[in-house]
Amino acid sequence: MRLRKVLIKLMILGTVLGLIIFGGIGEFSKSQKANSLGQVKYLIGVSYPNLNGPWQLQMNKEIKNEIARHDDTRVIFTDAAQNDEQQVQDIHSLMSYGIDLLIVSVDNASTLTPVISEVYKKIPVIVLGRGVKGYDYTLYIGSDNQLNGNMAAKEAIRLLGNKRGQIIEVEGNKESLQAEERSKGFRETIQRESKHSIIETINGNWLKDRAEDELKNLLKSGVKPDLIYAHNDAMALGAYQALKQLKIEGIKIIGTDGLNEESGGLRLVKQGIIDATYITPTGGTSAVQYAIDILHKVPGLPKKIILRNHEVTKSNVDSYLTEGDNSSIPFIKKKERKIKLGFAQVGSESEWRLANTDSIISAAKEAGVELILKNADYSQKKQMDIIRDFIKQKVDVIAFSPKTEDGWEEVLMEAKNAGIPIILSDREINVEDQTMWTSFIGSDFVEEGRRAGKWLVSDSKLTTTPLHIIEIEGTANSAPAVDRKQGFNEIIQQNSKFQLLQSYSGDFTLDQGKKWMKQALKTYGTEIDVVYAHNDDMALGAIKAIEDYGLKPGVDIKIISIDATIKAFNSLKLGKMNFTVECNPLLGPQLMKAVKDLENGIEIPQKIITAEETFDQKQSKKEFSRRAY
Ligand code: GYE
Repeated sequence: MRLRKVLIKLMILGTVLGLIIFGGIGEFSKSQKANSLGQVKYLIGVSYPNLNGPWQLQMNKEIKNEIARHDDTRVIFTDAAQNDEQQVQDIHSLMSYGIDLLIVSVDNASTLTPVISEVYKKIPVIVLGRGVKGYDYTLYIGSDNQLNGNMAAKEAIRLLGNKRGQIIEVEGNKESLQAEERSKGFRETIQRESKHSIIETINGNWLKDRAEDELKNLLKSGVKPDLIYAHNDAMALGAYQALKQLKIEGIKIIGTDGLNEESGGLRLVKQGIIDATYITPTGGTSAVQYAIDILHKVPGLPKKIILRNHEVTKSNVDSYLTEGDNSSIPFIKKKERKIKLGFAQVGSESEWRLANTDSIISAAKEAGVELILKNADYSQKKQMDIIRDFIKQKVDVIAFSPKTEDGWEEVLMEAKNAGIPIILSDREINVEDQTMWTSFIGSDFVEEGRRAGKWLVSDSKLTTTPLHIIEIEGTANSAPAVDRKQGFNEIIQQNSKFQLLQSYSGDFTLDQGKKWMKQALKTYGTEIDVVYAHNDDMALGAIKAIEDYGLKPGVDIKIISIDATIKAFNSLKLGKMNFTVECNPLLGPQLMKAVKDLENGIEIPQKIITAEETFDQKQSKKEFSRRAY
């Protein structure tokens, strides 16, 4: 059946081939002839907004090289040549060829998001490098562009020193999220951390010539910058040429992309044409690898892969230019013995945590990783002692689930000096130097909070009277507590009928949830309409307190929670809980994959974000029997 479907696809393709003049399609037909058609099982469509920039060409090269390793898979490329409407049409055309999976990179998130959402209802979609709005895709692979802008701003501040500098920002395509996010990160940091000002912003549309012309016009009108920040290296080069032609000297230039090729960012830094760039991986290779996994229905694949950007200046450019030497990427030297992973678990505070610990133990066994797992009993001090002990024992990798976001600099510096890579498991930290840790594996907590808020908005659509909310937060200053609060607030603040009566800090335990709910009922009694708890255990504690008080949880007071553990499912079934947002604790397999990659010298992503769902009472019934934790 499958073979026949593919053959039909290929025949259709052959007949319409002439209609679309995209380079890649030609290639498809060539390779199609060279290979036996019988082998072709999967057809991947790749839609680019444009293939005119070096970074996009690099992405294309990676995709082609990687796809060539899979005999049973073919790819069709389309290039919309910077025309958004054309890209919408391209995606429709790809769908009509019967592609099995779409890889798409977009310039204009607003125009492309609806069509990509439509495609996602039918086949898997990988969004690559440039984002869409919302979460209607299978997997996103790209950089943290805001962090990229933020790093560029820090470098700008270093370069400008004490004087009050004047900065010109050269933006990429106005509508692209990538440009918007880089700009946001850059601006926020400049404003927060310096006295410099961004005097002008010009739109270079990612293109060297456009940036050069626009900047020339601006400079001719008498504007005098001290530094130019361009959203990519091509535009940074355009800026350099504009300055050169007008014989203006001494202006610092920062770009982004860091390609190692003629006129690529690395060479521009080496030649002193620009002062800094950020190696921004395209993700082309990983996109194909994940596409293959998705097509083979590999379970437990992540939702988002955030690739690490590397800062390159004169002082470290040589290490990146030397082939094969990527000294900033920590990796473990291959050893004869099994690789040793030290895991400092934060505690046993919740059902989630117990499932998480089990997942790590069983995944290590399966992967053949020697695991030393120690439990910090929910004490940050103890967690640090455990990490120090791991350093002393010279383990190969350290992973831990940081109790709170702050206070980790010293101990992580010790690990860094000992050359031991750090993986953050499920909670992030707040440190200036992002190279203190290698990778984060876990959830998008802000989004979890948003989802909780969105359910409340839709559930109370018809209510016009005020809704009084009690929030029971997780551990103060822990990443899940900070972010879940932020995401939820973001949504409920949009309507004044949602009134937060009080937030309590509940440490993620059932006892604390119960204690604070008892307190809340004592203070506010029947005024309370909704409880938003940052995890299931606290929600379950709150449910007990409400019952003790003589009210019906789930009916008199709505209960919204996060984690989606089996106990929460039970509560949903009994009608005592109303909604839970999934937070996946089964991080063991992803963690072991990262450890293995480090061992093999493969750079691991900066962040691996898990895929998650949400469950109301009705949806939980369907899922109940399949629940793994
Ligand atoms: O949601 C909560 C646990 O850090 C994601 O910590 C984890 C959170 C989880 O105690 O139940």
